[in-house]
Amino acid sequence: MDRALTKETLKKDLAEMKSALEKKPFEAVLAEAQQQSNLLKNMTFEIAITGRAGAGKSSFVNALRGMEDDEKGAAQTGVTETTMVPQEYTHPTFPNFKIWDLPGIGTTKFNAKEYLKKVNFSKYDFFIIIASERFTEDDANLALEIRKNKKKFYYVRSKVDIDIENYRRSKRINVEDTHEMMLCEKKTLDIIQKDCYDNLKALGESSPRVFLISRWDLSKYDFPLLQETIEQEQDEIKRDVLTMCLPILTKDSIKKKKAAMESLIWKNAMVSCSVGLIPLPFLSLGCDIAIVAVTMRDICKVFGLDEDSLNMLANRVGKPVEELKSVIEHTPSPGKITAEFVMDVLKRSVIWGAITAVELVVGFIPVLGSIYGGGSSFATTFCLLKNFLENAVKDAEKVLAKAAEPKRRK
Ligand SMILES: Nc1nc2c(ncn2[C@@H]2O[C@H](COP(=O)(O)OP(=O)(O)O)[C@@H](O)[C@H]2O)c(=O)[nH]1
Ligand SMILES: [Mg+2]
Repeated sequence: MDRALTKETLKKDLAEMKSALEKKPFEAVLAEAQQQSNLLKNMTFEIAITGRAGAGKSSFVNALRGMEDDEKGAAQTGVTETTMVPQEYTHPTFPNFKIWDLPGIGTTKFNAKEYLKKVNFSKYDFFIIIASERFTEDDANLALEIRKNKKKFYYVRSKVDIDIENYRRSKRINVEDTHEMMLCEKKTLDIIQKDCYDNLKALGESSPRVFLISRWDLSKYDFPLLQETIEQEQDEIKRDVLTMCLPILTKDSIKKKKAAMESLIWKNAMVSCSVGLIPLPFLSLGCDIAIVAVTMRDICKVFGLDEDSLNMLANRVGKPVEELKSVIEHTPSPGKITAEFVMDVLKRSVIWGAITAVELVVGFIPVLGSIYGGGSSFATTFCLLKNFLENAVKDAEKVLAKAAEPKRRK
């Protein structure tokens, strides 16, 4: 195990588990862990995107899926939807994560109540109402109706890059002048924010909250805040799913994904060591290899280290995928994570550090000692997954840095 196992790091890693076990009996924690294990397969997430034709709905759908508009399977942009039914788009790597491109309410003959019924509103986790200029009465009525139905919605004002550019031109600001450009950007955003606020107030919203975004640069403007706000307003489990599925835009998204995966790891390690134990020949150690493999594959996908995600990122930044792959040091592609692979890593980790790990883990959470063959199964599995995660995080950071190196297409 190439990660230094110290009492301090393990204590930190297992704090959430320890606290869960202090609050509830072991069986209850295990039952919850079982329920949440394989989260990405068992949990669904459905987001509805609505707004007038041309507002930027389909572009936003693609952005959330980490896709370019011209990619195979991307939502078509720049075309007016003629169909009146919601279009379903699944996340390229997480099929249970769905984004629905809804017909704009203004383009239907329905009022807000009828519209919500037509689009089958109860299945969505939340709504995003997009406008590229001002919000309309239809938008505000829709929001009111969504609120009445106890669902959440977020107003998003798209295309702020165009506004900034227009303002810059009108003031004849030189793009090279970074200070002036910064002021120009801030001024434009303030104007839009105020305009949206007044606009929605006039339509009856008491304290409107609007997020300003550009599809062309999601790491800028209010997109990170939008993501943060949406996550905060989900229950804990859904929040983790959202964090796992959304694209990596900044180092901060990697950090958040890491925290979500840490929470999943102890649960999966617990489940893996408690069901249908198959003793492994090389130690009195048992764990469910399949669960361990699934968790590892999920880690790869969550950090965008699988083939599909890397190809999409390469396309997005206009670089050969090989260039991005060249910085990945530790993480194998999910296809390579077989039972044999897991067994092999397990064997190696047993030699390297399991004994220390068992002592540390059991010392910290004594109840584990009495349950899993003296804690060895849990300790080994947990440390193995945690080590895999740490490495995936390092690789993801390197890929992000590589992708951000100059030679951007846009
Ligand atoms: N500059 C800029 N253009 C955008 C943005 N979002 C969408 N667009 C463009 O606006 C047009 C309409 O977008 P689309 O997503 O098809 O809108 P929809 O009709 O609401 O689905 C397309 O040409 C997009 O490329 C944005 O944030 N900035
Ligand atoms: Mg569209």
